[in-house]
Amino acid sequence: MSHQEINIDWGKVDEIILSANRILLSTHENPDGDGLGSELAMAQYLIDNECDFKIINTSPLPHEYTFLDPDGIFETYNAKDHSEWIKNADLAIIFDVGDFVRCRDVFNEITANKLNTINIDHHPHPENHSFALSIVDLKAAATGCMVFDFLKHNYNKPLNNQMLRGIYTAVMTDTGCFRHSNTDQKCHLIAMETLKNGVDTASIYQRIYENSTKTRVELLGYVLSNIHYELDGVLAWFQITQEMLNTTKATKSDVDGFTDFVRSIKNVQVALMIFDQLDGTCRVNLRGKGKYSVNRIANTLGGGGHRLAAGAIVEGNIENVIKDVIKISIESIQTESTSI
Ligand SMILES: [Mn+2]
Repeated sequence: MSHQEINIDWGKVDEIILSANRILLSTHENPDGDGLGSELAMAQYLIDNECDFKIINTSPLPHEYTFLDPDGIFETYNAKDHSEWIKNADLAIIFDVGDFVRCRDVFNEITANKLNTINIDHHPHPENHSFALSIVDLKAAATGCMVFDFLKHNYNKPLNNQMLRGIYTAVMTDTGCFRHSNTDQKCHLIAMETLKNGVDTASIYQRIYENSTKTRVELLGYVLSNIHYELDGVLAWFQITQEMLNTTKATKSDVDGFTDFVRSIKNVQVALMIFDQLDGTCRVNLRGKGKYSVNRIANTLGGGGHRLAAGAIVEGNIENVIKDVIKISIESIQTESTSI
């Protein structure tokens, strides 16, 4: 499946980048392979053009992505090391963010210092936090596909290994390893170019997906033996309590991918995780198989996302959040089934 290319002026983006004196690259909190891979690929372009830049993220690099950083260029924000540097920057390029506030501390620094901003993303954006230049392609399988286009347009050399490792990681992770319905011809074209350049794609897969800690697998065991079903198994949901985390000594990033796993159950159309963050809020993570739009549910909860992958942060203790979220999800699925 291919999609109509939207008209993006990548030449104009390049002009803004090359005329900046100091550039900050960032992505959303709890970053994923798409945001991080996009940053790496763009960083390589900036290195090649001798730009003064830094990658500063609000969250640390997750352990399964440390292979993206052999040169130690990914930094985690702290005011002491970065405030002064950001003050003297004049451009921020933000990848894959969905909502600008998800850059948290980095968002605050960028807005306080009134940096010029470029947004490169494939999520729908709320209107409230605007960028100076927003480039959004809702049909792009990954933000990494857009960075690939940027490089194809502006980098007049073959893409180097680090660029391709970054972009391949972005595409592989955002398409569920080339399985989800967003996988298009461009994703495979990127895979071809990556393989042609001798990048070890199998090791990228292993570093990300076959690198589970024992504590993560133990936590998954709890989850799998405590799945709840609603609507005759169309909706499957599970909770992550702090007690489960304490018992297994798992961390919050260990839950990544759990909701996808629960979606893989036969007849399940919507999978849902409710994660007690112990700060008076719960993180809700939603995955759909195709029949229902899970971002409808996420939007009702004050979050957002794609049709088949979405999320929200909901205030309240976990018992109340579960009641509300399950009720809203059931209503949304029922409303959508009567309209299709
Ligand atoms: Mn993405």
